[in-house]
Amino acid sequence: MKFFSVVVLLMLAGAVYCMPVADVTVDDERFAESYLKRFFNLTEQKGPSVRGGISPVTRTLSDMQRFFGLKITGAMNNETLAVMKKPRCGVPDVSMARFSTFGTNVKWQKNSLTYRIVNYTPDMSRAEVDDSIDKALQVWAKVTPLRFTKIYSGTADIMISFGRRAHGDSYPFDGRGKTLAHAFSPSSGIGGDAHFDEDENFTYRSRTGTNLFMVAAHEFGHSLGLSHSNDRGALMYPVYSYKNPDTFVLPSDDVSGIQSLYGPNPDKP
Ligand SMILES: [Ca+2]
Ligand SMILES: [Ca+2]
Ligand SMILES: [Zn+2]
Ligand SMILES: [Zn+2]
Repeated sequence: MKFFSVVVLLMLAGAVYCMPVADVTVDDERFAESYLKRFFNLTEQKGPSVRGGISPVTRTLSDMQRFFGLKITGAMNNETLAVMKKPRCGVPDVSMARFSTFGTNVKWQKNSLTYRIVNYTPDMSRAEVDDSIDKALQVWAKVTPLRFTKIYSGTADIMISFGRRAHGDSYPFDGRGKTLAHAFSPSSGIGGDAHFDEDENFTYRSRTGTNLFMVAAHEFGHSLGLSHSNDRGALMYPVYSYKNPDTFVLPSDDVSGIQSLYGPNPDKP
């Protein structure tokens, strides 16, 4: 059995990278491959798939390095691996058919949207969750004609919930760290909904743990139709970073993104 698993690992390593870099482990390579499948549309390799001498993994890894502004080598290295291991949003960075409900350029055909907080995280008080969610929606309302109304029963456009691991859709969460949340682009049903990984430690007015306001503001960008930005300073950058919720101002990249869908706030020209 031991022999068998060694053979399998060697085959995997050979199929994936053939890398001479000693400090990237086989586990890291496997993790990297699943990351590329998940976020950059790396498809399963069946049979000889090398086209023009460039393998799908090399090509997809180059896409990933380009997106994150890393040195484009098409090969795994520690700098690339470190970015892959950062806590981030679960929505893919390139659009792909199998994620048709995630991050396309669709928009709501109305400016009045409802939202409902279906359940609460035990990490924070209910009032803190309510305030974080409300502030996160207002980030987008401030610069658009969009208005959000909270409802307490029935189906809202934006259903907000906390769940761990498999939580009722096809995109299970992954325990503490890595994926923090995901949200679906505008449509009926699951469209617009935002899910938060309960295995994170969500916090309020704090840079420790995972700040719920920051994650929610990002996810609601997806709920409204935005996909990821490769602008490091943008709220829609896929990797989590903390900014003080009380002084947060929506970066210009996100303002132009959302206004290209809905136009500016008519009350604040
Ligand atoms: Ca919905
Ligand atoms: Ca997680
Ligand atoms: Zn995202
Ligand atoms: Zn989900």
